[in-house]
Amino acid sequence: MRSAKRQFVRITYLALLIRLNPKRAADAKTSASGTMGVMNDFTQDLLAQALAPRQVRYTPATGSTNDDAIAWLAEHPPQGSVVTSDEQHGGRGRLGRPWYAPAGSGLLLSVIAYPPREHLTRLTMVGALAVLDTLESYGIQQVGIKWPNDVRIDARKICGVLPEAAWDCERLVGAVLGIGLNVNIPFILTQYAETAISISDALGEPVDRLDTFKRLLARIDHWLANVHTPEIFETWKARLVTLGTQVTVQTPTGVRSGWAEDVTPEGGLLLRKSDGTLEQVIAGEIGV
Ligand code: BT5
Repeated sequence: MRSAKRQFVRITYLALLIRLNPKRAADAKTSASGTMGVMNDFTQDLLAQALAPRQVRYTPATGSTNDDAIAWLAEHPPQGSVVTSDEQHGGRGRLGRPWYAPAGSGLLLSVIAYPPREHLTRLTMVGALAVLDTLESYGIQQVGIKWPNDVRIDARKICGVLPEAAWDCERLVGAVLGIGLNVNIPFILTQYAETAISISDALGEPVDRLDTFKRLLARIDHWLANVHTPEIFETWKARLVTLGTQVTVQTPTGVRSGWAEDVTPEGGLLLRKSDGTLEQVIAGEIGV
């Protein structure tokens, strides 16, 4: 969770670091909008109508929907309002890592949320569980959550969740729940061919993006309404594939290794180290 004081969060982020060569990038784009089919050409009017009464802001391309949503927080839009775009030039993951999504082939969204301050970190759970529910509504199986924020089918990542908060001094202005969901992305020619998956891969056919969008937003609404309950934590914990395994975690303060023994109600990972002590890791990346 990022924060900034006195001003809304704005993260400077340089070019996408996707190691595709230009020809492959062009091929992938053609494939995304051609063979696989852009199942819905989104427009502001289409989305406003389809998602009413929810407030929605759509642009064909943007830097990052999270940046746009954070800027929108200044106007205090209702919880559940959503920013979406077909393409991001600066779509990012945690620690400034890139998020790959050829135009019109995935869902890129940032939902406005006002969770209680003490449950801010549970936005990760909201995002992961909403995606998991959405996938299971299509009958997809073998869906699990790799701590803290990856939803996976088998060992392949299908979405990324990036919650960010905006602060005015000590006051929490609001938060945005950024989600990138692979709907119809052909990964075959990309560096993610072995590690990523789309809903269309899991189902064997292209998927209607608007339908996926509606299902996902409904589940986000549900979990946001339940963010204060024990249920969200218990459900998230039950779906973690990380617990009960030996892990190495890259944290902002160094590498930690241990047995992933438990998680805390606010999402921290409890590692049993070789000396028998228990250590809590709040943020980090588990190596494969
Ligand atoms: C995440 O970060 O997984 C959070 C990604 C959030 C993206 C959404 S899109 C809408 C909103 N606006 C934004 O600007 N961001 C949010 P992280 O755990 O750091 O994972 C990033 C890593 O996932 C990258 O370094 C790649 O290795 C991998 N990756 C990138 N694109 C991928 C994709 N489409 N599918 C699977 N893996 C991907």
